[in-house]
Amino acid sequence: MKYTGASLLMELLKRQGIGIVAGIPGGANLPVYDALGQSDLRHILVRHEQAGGFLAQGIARSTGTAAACFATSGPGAVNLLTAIADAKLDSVPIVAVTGQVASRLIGTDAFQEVDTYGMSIPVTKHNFLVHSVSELLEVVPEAFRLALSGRQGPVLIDLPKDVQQASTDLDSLPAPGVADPAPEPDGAVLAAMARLIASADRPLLYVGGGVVASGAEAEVRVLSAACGIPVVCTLMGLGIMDPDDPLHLGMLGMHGSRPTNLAVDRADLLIALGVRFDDRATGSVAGFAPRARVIHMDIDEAEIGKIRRPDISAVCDVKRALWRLNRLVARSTRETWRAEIHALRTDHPVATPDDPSHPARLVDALAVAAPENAIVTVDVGQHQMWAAQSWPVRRTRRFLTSGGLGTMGFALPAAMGAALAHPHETVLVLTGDGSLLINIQELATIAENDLDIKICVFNNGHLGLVRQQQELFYGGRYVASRFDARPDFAAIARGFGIPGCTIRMAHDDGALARALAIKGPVLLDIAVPETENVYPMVPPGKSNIEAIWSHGGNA
Ligand SMILES: Cc1ncc(C[n+]2csc(CCOP(=O)(O)OP(=O)(O)O)c2C)c(N)n1
Repeated sequence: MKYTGASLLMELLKRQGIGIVAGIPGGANLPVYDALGQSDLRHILVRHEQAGGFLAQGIARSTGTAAACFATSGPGAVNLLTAIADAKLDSVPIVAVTGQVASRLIGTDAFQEVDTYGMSIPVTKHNFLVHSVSELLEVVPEAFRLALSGRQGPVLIDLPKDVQQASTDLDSLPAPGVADPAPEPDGAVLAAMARLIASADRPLLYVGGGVVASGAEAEVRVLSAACGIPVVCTLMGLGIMDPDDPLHLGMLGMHGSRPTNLAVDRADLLIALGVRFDDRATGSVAGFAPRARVIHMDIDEAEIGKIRRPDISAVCDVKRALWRLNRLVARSTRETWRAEIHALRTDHPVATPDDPSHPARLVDALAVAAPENAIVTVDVGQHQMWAAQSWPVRRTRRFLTSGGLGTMGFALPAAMGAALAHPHETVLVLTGDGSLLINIQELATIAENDLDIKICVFNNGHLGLVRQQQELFYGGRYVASRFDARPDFAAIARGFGIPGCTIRMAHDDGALARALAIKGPVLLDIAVPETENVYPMVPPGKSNIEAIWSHGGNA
């Protein structure tokens, strides 16, 4: 059968299970778009390439499968890099295909030529510059294999225009790329871990995105219940434990609650699963879990001992390892440790501000008004942390956030991917008036595709998290954190063809429920207090137990 490079790419993507591709066409990838038009892949024309990358992430994060996006050469490829870097830090499997100038022009400063290959090396898991059509037969399955194997991540394929246009005759096509099997954990190591757990008085599970990637949520819950082990999670690990489980202590670290961070401080054994001891989770490393021995399981060998040297470790698939470990551990209720945790919780109750206009209460009100199990995407800033602290995340892959890179502008396009992958579910965007503006052009994509996305803007007229840091750590010198121009977001939404409402009384959840009941996309511009802070907050360089717990200090 006859193929061009471009039509072969479409066929190979289809065989990888790709049904939707997001992107923007341009001179250097027009052959790809020509072939796309003749394929049955669905294309979503985003309005900025970064949004195409985040849309792909929204699919990948909400489904656990790899997703794809396209960009043209030069500015298109460069616009995509932020979303690729974001996928790298949160280990999200996406495959980006960029157009490149024709092979004979590479290195001549041709129109819209940049060294996409070189620029993407540090932010991808792997990247390819394709030299011939026949190479595509290897490169595409290999790109998906790499994106999905071990620690997942983004892979980039740079495709010169002449390769897209060249033709070839093929009798057969290669098998799709699939994830390599993960290394099997060593039985003796698992037995040693079980012994260490049995001997611990104050063990604590510390779980993160790697547990979600391996689908080990049930195994974590079983281990926690069987051995009476409380669980703390990272931002990427929200949803692993049911928020109502008494053994669930919630998010640790910079904005973790006091009992949570105190439990880590007292633990004598930390069972770290699919986590990387990120600085937002640990605070000062020297002060992190200072009394604890450490078990560390991760699929990425490079993470073992990178920040904290473990006493026992395994490079393995967490699900498989826990499944086996759960057959070795001694059951225990750990009454004393649980009583101690209970006392921590009663001595240091999480300060829930009663003020109904407090943004955390708005998160509660939205959670009540939204259908249970709605998919939520959150942007970056104070609203993100209030959401992480208060949204009842009952399942993983339902709370999508840019954890590692912390990229403002993530939420809106990621929600588009989640909505496309889950057309029968409600998708909510929780964003700030700063973050929304970064990818606001995607309202056009949402309107064009009638995506059922409810956009809730926590409007405080500020880059709130920056303002907060200037208040707490820069002597109240507020530089470039207040918006003097206040756009009318509801009117802007209407300008894009999306219903928009301005809600001044956030605590009137009747208004929220009515607005969320509007069919199709809607934008709610909700006023929140302008100078509210997220607490607790660990000051830079301090350990987690030195957090500022509430307004006015450490009372
Ligand atoms: C692309 C990008 N630029 C800058 C920052 C630094 N930053 C982190 S939070 C924040 C403020 C976010 O403001 P907003 O979206 O209004 O949310 P709020 O904190 O007010 O809830 C900024 C500027 C970032 N995270 N991402």
